[in-house]
Amino acid sequence: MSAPSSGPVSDLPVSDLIERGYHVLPGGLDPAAAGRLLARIRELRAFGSELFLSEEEFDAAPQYVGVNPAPGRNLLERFDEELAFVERDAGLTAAVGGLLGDDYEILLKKLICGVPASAVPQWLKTRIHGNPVNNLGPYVKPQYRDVTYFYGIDFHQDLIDYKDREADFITLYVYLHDVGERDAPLFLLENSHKLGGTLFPHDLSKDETGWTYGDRKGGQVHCPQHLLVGPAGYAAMWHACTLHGTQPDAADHERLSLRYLIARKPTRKDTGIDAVNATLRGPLSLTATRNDLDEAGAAKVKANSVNEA
Ligand SMILES: O=C(O)CCC(=O)C(=O)O
Repeated sequence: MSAPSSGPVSDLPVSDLIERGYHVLPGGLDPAAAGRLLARIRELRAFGSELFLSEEEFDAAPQYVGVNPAPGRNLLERFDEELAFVERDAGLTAAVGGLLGDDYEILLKKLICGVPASAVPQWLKTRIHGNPVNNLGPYVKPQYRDVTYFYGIDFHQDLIDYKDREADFITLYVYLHDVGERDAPLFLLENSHKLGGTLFPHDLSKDETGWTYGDRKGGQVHCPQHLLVGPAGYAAMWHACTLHGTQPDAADHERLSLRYLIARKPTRKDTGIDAVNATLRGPLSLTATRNDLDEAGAAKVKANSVNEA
């Protein structure tokens, strides 16, 4: 993926990331191409209760790490051609190039499924109730771990997975079908990137106008809540310190999205993201990003802000 030199150039992604922490691609991506990819995915996978291990199977050998897509185990690896509607879209590549430089690199791309309540077994719902991060990978049969499955995740920064790494990357999310309020849309907290990296779970309290977010060092920012809802091909990108999350999928069908992490080259320090980072009032990297897990990787904290949103 590299930016075609003919793409439209715009400063809007950079100013949006500075001001709000996210940018929605005007006009989105080709909805028909999103639909074609979705149809191919549905030929390969059903997203019902057959995804899951039984409680006995899970308890026989609980595994909390290595349960997400990885090279060689990633459903999207077979769809290079179908992903051209994202990776070669002139508007998108210009926006990403404006933020990260034309020689940006894709760190990761994967399919995310927001699993509908109807597909999650009752034993599992009971176990994970109130957990901040309900990535269902540990409970999914090994052959299906080429997709990431969520049943909601509390407000977090994507820096959470990158201890000691500078916030030199963005997340790009693409909806493969229409996503409304009941389809587990992403909730984004505007301005939250301004405090830089902070430890998960985050210090958040809700009022009528949004959220008050603190860095536990005296810094505070007010964050209006923005829901990412839109048609097939809807595409949004955000800073690695922008808080976002999802509630459990209340619809009776899954939500399927593409998630890309895209970085600037380590040798470059002159890109849009560097201009954004220069405006932040907190650290650009963290030596510890979360304290909600025990040593095996299981949840040891029961707390969830996004479910109050
Ligand atoms: O798609 C979801 O439900 C949540 C995904 C998310 O927040 C993430 O991957 O960082």
